[in-house]
Amino acid sequence: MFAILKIGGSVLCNKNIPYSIKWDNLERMAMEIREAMDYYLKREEKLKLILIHGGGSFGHPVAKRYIKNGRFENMDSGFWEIQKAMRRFNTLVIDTLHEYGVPGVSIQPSSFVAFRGKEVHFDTYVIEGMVERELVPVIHGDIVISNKKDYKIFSGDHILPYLSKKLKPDISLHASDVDGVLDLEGRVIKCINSENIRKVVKCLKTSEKEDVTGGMYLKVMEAYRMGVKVLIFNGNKRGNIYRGLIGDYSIGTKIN
Ligand code: IP8
Repeated sequence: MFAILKIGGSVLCNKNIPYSIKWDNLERMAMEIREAMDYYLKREEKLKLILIHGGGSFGHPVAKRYIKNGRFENMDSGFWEIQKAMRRFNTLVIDTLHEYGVPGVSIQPSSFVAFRGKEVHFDTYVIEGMVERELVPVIHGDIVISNKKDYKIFSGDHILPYLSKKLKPDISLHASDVDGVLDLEGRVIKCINSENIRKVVKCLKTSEKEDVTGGMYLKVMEAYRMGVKVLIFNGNKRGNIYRGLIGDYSIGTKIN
């Protein structure tokens, strides 16, 4: 089984308090990944996994300080400040994975990813090699350079569809802080496809919280436009990460 799992920053952090970790959720995530690996081992199979995490209360508050009227400024310090905040978060995630015997290894996009116009330059050779060696690359949303000496936030919500399209996992999982994509009555939409996408778009709003990236709208549209199969579910609920990793698609919204 080859899975790509994105854990939203709001599952792992308290977004109202800079640099705060929800330790119970982080530990539970690591434990459920371990349990899913053991589930496959018992069946003489392997779980190959790439983990992606968002900016949470690390990247977002720092990035916000450097964005004025939609543009980055003072990036001589902003670039490394955002990179440093994300490195701190990534280290805490990876250290916790190691405590549960999950072989996480750090991948920091700001060091090698760039936008050339709308195209993203993102070489995945090393990531693929790590997965083949049964390591778990842990990639995070980050600041990256873009053309005309500018910068962009490279969100976990961009990374998930990009890697899914390129590496073709069996499942792409999006552990967010809601039960899935909700309709206007607050019910979970079980499946999004070409037949209902127009209706669904009306239910989607961009994030109103502290994020500098686009909330549920970005999650759904990026996945849909790239033709990637994604399951969006609530990562705060005990057992969901495990269930998603062992292929239980009943826990949220599936985008086809
Ligand atoms: O939370 C944003 O990643 P996201 C990363 O996945 C930064 O959108 C640096 C704010």
